Amino acid sequence: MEALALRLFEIEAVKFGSFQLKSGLLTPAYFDLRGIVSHPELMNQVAELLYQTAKDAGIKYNSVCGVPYTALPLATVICSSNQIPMLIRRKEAKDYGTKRLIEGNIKIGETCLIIEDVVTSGSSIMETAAVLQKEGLKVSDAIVLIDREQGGKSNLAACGIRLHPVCTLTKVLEFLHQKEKVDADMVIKVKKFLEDNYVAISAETDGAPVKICKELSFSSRALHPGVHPMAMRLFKLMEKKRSNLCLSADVTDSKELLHLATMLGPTICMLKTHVDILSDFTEETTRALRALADQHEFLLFEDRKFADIGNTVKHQYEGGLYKIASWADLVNAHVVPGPGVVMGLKEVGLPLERGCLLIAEMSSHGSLATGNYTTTAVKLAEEHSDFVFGFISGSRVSSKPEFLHLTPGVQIEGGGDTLGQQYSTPEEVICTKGSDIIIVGRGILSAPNRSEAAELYRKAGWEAYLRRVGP
Ligand code: 5BU
Repeated sequence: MEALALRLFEIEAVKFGSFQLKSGLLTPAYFDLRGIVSHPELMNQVAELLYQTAKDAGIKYNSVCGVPYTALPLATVICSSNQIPMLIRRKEAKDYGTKRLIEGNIKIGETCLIIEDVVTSGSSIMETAAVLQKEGLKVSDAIVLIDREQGGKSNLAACGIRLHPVCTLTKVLEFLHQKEKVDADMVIKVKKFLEDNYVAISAETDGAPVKICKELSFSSRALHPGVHPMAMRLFKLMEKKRSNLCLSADVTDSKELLHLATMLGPTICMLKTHVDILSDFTEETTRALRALADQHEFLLFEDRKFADIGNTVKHQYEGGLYKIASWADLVNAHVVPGPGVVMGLKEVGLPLERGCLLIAEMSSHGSLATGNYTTTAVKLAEEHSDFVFGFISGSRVSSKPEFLHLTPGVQIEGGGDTLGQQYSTPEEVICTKGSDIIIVGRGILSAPNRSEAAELYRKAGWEAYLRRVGP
């Protein structure tokens, strides 16, 4: 197995660093075994290890099925070399209902062994098992090359499937560390990631194991240890108002701003301002806005994007024309100046019990806030979690449940504007990318009926959240 770990590392089927998963989550360890089809000697080696693991465990089975797609060729090699009948699971959603879901000879009551390359939560194996079981086959065991140790084994056990890993992520990591391919910092980082990302799934009714809940609700995140008081308030008011909609009130007239706050206050969890675009700003505007926020229970977010040295942002936050700290519950900051910007803002905001979001990603085309920049923003947030309680980002950049993710660049139709803005739909933002709050400006402001549009976005955002957390 050790030689195999080295070989997988060489062909970059195993990588350590910072990688974004489909869900938007950043992971320090990444496995992609799709490419092993280009290395026949490796295919044979992996297939032999999988077969041997099943033999050593004394499993009795009549056929083998690989979880599509990476494990399909592996199952083929196992079956061909050992004269075992194979079953193929079709994955194409369009074929459901019209075509067979399983190709091959199905004999009801026989046992099928599942083969997989990498297991995280176990959900892919569960899906394949459910399809096989529906066809009348028994599934009691699954063999996997690498178990990422994120809950897959116990989740599958809860569905009556024993998981037999050839190797674990920790073993691969430790071995590559011994061989000086991975440094000590990375070992700590990966272990921490595994601790923080244990995915809980449970078995369901009517025979088919399905995913129930791998997401914490806003109410449970409100109670999470270490949650910032502002985040706690926001989690609670979102549940109470059934809204994860932040209105980006980008208007230039104070009267219009206050009218929006009055009319849409009950629908939103937060109102975002650019106070410096008001052509008629007076302190009366922010005083009235504060009163409306308290009355309708939404938070006020000044999208000031501070980006200077600590001493300067302190003055910009506290003083000047706008006295932002005196009325805005939260502000945001770029991390380009380094920790000083947060330290400066914190000196003003902390005594006033305010909060801050860090800009980890931007919605605009060609944004430089990616990769290491994003990772550094997350680290900075963790170091200043007494003041910073979340991120502006397009996806979930931190797996810590106490942090909130807010995403701008949202419209139901998707698309973009002529100046580089890129839009995602509420469903993409909340369900696929794992963010928490949609920030909507022109999607509401340019609509013929702003109240109706706001309600449409509230519903879209909230229903996407409900789908994400499950029943
Ligand atoms: P829109 O009308 O929904 O495109 O407005 C988006 C708002 O969010 C607008 O006020 C921007 O300044 C703000 N924004 C953004 O669009 N993208 C970002 O990455 C950040 C803020 Br940070």
